[in-house]
Amino acid sequence: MERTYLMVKPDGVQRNLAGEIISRFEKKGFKIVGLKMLRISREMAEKHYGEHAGKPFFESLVGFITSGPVVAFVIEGKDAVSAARDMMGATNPLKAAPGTIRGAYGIDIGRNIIHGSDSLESAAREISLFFKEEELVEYSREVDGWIY
Ligand code: RTP
Ligand code: MG
Repeated sequence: MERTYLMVKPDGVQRNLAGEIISRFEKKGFKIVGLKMLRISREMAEKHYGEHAGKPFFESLVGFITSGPVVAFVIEGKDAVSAARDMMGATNPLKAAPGTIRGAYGIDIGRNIIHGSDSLESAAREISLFFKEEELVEYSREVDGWIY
């Protein structure tokens, strides 16, 4: 089973979309194994988005992600990394398919509501950046046996 790191960005929190977004992953069948609200520091933001350092949008990206609280969560399940990216939709919400989270709720590429790890390696790195080991919970659900 894979785990991936997801985060309702400050625009999603401000627009009261956190519950709706978490709910989509619950309804899909993924197991939430970590969940918290936090305000990201500049240092954490620069680490998290380190791959984009030096790009023209980097400063506004860091400014935006530190502008207000985010809701960080970790889901677990089959193909969680790529399935979550599919559920999020394309980076530019205007290009994202209508049924996806970004396609349903966004217009602006700089305010695209949700972050999701783009690979297994990114997921491992981002989960450990935002969650301590003891903040991740292992448990079984009734449905675990037949959901797959
Ligand atoms: P994220 O990391 O936030 O989940 O988004 P992503 O993988 O879909 O896109 P990525 O390429 O990692 O870019 C990170 C965030 O930077 C902003 N961005 N702006 N051309 C632009 O103006 C531009 N390109 C990227 C987006 O907000 C994107 O989510
Ligand atoms: Mg990315």
